[in-house]
Order: sequence, then C-alpha cells, then structure tokens
Amino acid sequence: MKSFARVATLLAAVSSTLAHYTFPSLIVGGTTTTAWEYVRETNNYNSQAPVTNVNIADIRCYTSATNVNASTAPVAAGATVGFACDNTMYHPSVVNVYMAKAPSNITTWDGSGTVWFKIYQITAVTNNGTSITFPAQGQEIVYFTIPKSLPSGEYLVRIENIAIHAASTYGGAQFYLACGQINVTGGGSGTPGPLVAFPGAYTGYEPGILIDIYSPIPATYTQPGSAVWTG
Ligand SMILES: *[C@@H]1O[C@H](CO)[C@@H](O)[C@H](O)[C@H]1NC(C)=O
Ligand SMILES: *[C@@H]1O[C@H](CO)[C@@H](O)[C@H](O)[C@H]1NC(C)=O
Ligand SMILES: *[C@@H]1O[C@H](CO)[C@@H](O)[C@H](O)[C@H]1NC(C)=O
Ligand SMILES: *[C@@H]1O[C@H](CO)[C@@H](O)[C@H](O)[C@H]1NC(C)=O
Ligand SMILES: [Cu+2]
Repeated sequence: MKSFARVATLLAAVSSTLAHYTFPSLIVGGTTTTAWEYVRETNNYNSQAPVTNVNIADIRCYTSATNVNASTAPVAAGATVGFACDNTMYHPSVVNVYMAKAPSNITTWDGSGTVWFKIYQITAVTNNGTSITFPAQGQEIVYFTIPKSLPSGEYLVRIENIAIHAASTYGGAQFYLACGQINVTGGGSGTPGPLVAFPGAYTGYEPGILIDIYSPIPATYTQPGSAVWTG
C-alpha cells in the first residue's frame, strides 16, 4: 500500500505540469455562454495555473482588471445556473460556489469585504479510511440553484475548485476559481450567511486544504469554507 501511495503521489506531481483549467463560461437558461462574456477574465486565462496562496487578492476572483468588461446575466431567483470548465476538473478535488451582492454598480465593484456566502458545494466521500472519492473529479460542468429567497440585485458568483492531490504540504492545494456576474430578479427577503471575505475565508491550514489523501486514506473529510446557505 505504501508503494501504491508513492506512485499516486508521483502521478499527481506529473499531472500538475499539464494544462490545468479555468471556468470561462456561465450556463444560463440551459445555454453555455461565450467564454468571458459573463465571467470576469481571470489572470490565468492563458496559463490556466491555479492560485496556491490563500492570502493574496487573486484568491477572490483571480483578476487584477480595473476596468471590468464582463456583462451581467439576468437570472431569476430559484433558477439553475452553471459554470462550464474549459477542461475537466481532472484532479481529486472539491467544489464551492459563493455569492456576494454588489453594493451598487457591479461593474466597478471588486468583491472586497466580508460579503460572501456559500450556496453550493461538492465535497469528498469517505468511508472510514477505506476509500476517498471525489464526485467533482472529471466533471466539466457545475450546476447550482440560485436560492429562491435571495434578494434581487446584482451579484458576483464565485466558483472554486480546490484540488488536493498534492495538498499534504502547506500551499500544495490548488485553487481554480472565477467570478461571474448575474442580476437576480424575482428574489425574496432572505438573509444570506454566514459571510466570509476573500482573502480571509481560509488560512490554508484547514483539515480539508492541508491534507494527505493517500496515506493513510482519511477516515473523514471536512469541506473547507462556511456552511451552505440554501435560503
Ligand atoms: C476584457 O478585459 C480583459 C482584461 O481583464 C482583456 O484581456 C480583454 O481583452 C477585454 N475584452 C474586450 C472585448 O475588451
Ligand atoms: C456601471 O458602471 C459602468 C462603468 O462605469 C457604466 O458603463 C454603466 O453604465 C454603469 N451601470 C449602471 C446601471 O449605472
Ligand atoms: C472505522 O475504523 C476504525 C479503525 O480502523 C475501526 O475501529 C472502526 O470500527 C471503524 N468504524 C466503522 C463504523 O466501520
Ligand atoms: C438588473 O435588473 C434590474 C431590474 O430589472 C435593472 O433595473 C438593472 O438595470 C439590471 N442591472 C443590470 C446590470 O443588468
Ligand atoms: Cu493541477
């Protein structure tokens, strides 16, 4: 089993040198929209490289643009929305989707502050140390529901895929992320929470971020981030 774990670690190291991935398209009304039409173009749109430092501004939306040129997609509260990956999420990994309401014009808002709440997650499945599997692994689309009671308004929607194949040392987890812009209509009067900030939500020492998934196989897995708000 030891040698198997070593081979798995080696394979993970090799695959980390291959092309990675971004999330350039929102899926709205069942249609995959143009790359970077409703998603803010990320700094890695060419390299597809992950963020590995949870303490830098890139962990928020992975963009340094000051003139955001993404459009804002109209979406009804309660609707299903998705993000399409430009590859598959081929690493052992988990997913979180967060949202944050723009205080005014979303175009000029960078998403700073303790304003983000989680609406969806895909965690790992464990079996008391016998196995660990990743339902997100190999998927290329992540669908989620905009909570029906979410107040109407303009929101950033942030997808985050945390790859933990090489996460046994600090800074080894890879964050693939992007922020889309949606305009929620027909919403309710819910109060989303708990709220977190990016950076701030993670220290990098969380048991679901700093973790060896091979040896021994973890008996349980703790999903990083705040609790899901379902409305
Ligand atoms: C939008 O902004 C990005 C930088 O974030 C830039 O690379 C891209 O060319 C711009 N697109 C258009 C159509 O201006
Ligand atoms: C938001 O700001 C952008 C850039 O300044 C501007 O083009 C746009 O018209 C504004 N939208 C609204 C609804 O004010
Ligand atoms: C989980 O694994 C531990 C250690 O091997 C064992 O003692 C325990 O009985 C197991 N629990 C279940 C529910 O299988
Ligand atoms: C969002 O929808 C509201 C209500 O229909 C509208 O007034 C506003 O201009 C929209 N904002 C954007 C950015 O489309
Ligand atoms: Cu990788």
